[in-house]
Amino acid sequence: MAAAAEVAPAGAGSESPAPPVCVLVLGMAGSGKTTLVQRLTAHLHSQNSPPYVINLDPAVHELPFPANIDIRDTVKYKEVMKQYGLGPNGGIVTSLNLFATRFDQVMKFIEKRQNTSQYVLIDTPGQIEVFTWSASGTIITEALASTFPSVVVYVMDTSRSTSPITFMSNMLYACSILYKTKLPFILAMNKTDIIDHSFAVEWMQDFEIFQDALNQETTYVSNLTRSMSLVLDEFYSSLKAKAQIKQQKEQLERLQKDMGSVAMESNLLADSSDTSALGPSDLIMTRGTLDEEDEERESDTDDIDHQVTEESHEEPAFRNFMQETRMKYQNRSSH
Ligand SMILES: Nc1nc2c(ncn2[C@@H]2O[C@H](COP(=O)(O)OP(=O)(O)OP(=O)(O)O)[C@@H](O)[C@H]2O)c(=O)[nH]1
Ligand SMILES: [Mg+2]
Repeated sequence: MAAAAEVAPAGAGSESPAPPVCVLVLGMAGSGKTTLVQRLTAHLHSQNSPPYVINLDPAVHELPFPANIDIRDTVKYKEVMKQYGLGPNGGIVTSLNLFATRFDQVMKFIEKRQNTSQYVLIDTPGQIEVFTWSASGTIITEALASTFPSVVVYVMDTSRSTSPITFMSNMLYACSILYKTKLPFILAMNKTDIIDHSFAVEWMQDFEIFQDALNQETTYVSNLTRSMSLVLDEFYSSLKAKAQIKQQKEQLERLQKDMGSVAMESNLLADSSDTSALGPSDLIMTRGTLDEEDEERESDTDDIDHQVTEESHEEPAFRNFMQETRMKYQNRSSH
């Protein structure tokens, strides 16, 4: 399992709750996005900070977590394929496009829940390109990022990235998503129970070590990869620079105390009249009423909660990153 979060209970230590952080989970097919969302959900429940969970994968068979909003309730992916005469990828793109046309309703549901959920977790389709390169992916990402502090968690299947060339293509994808979304970016090295991720960290930190690994490759692609690795060096250093921001945490926290409570007020008020006027949607369905939902969530996550307790020693890096994102967002919106 990759990095996991440690969070404070919702609204702890603050009178006016901070806006929820939207965590957009992206990654190659089978990299472990859904499993990570499940574990984060379970962990947050165990911390008494239930997240708001959104599934944007219309083709998933079974979700291992209770989603508050599920694209499958709105768009029937197989029907879309039949009706438009599309294959699986075209079906996913069109389903997402149909869903994106009404994403304003999803935003209203998130806004309604912003006092109770510290995090909004968003699982995305396995065919990553249909989300990252389609209009709907952009609409959804921009809608979220313009209203809430948002981060991308890029899940990398470490066990499938042991070849320098595969690792490189995965990183190129990550890099292009960072440049496209321009959002704070976490690279989650997943499946570290299968293989230790230190080789990948070394490759990112030391150009020479990566070159040595590449020298073992004799394919013609290794020349291209060598050139590309120069480009990616800059991407890695920008990720490292983000890690260094942690050192400014104390100063930022002081700043948050001064400005944090004021920052979101305008945002919270902006649509409050809209939200209260919102009737039941015939398009976007949440699962049950809020009360039912809370009960359901508790029982649904009973099993997975047990798995998380063994990880209670996890380092708080993820939490710090989220706090920084929220603070930067608050500072930005207060100007
Ligand atoms: N060993 C190991 N297996 C994992 C881990 N995370 C996920 N898996 C397995 O990897 C497979 C794919 O996991 P998913 O969570 O469905 O991956 P995904 O990225 O959501 O897949 P798509 O939505 O199809 O792209 C499943 O068999 C999981 O059990 C992990 O941390 N360790
Ligand atoms: Mg999935």
